Amino acid sequence: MSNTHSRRWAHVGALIALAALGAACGGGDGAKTVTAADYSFQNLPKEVDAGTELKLTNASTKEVHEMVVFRIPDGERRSVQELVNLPESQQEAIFGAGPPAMVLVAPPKGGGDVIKAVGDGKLTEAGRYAVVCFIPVGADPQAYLAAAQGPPTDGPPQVAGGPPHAVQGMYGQITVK
Ligand SMILES: [Cu+2]
Repeated sequence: MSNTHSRRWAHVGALIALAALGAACGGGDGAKTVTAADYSFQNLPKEVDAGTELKLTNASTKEVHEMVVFRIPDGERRSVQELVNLPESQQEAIFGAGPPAMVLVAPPKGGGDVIKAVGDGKLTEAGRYAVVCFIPVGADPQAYLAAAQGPPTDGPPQVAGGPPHAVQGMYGQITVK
């Protein structure tokens, strides 16, 4: 998967200037629902207890969105925004070192159920996590969902489209305690 991510992150690093983090505190216990929009994560909790279930809902009627969650290595102090702006060779250590901790894929509103492509929706290891959507702008939702549900491959689904949604600001951070 590392090569695929490198190529995508090269775009991100080259193009992201500023991005609004859709971060907000959730309240109460139980599952936290994150809303995917064009192109941001909304209601992303800043901090959750280990084992809290994270759910994804898609507010868009046209774009499929995903929540790819990587644990940021201990000792890494830079912000997610800084990390996505790193040169490709340095991003590899963060985003290419292993599989994501979690991937949820949400079809456009009314287009079906969320797919748990990686993990069970719970982050169990304490630490800081980057939350990123890599889906290309304008990708065909059906093509992407078919690829995401297909046999395991060496990386994320490859479908046609523009730059990843992360370039439009679709990324954020969650801390698990
Ligand atoms: Cu997206």
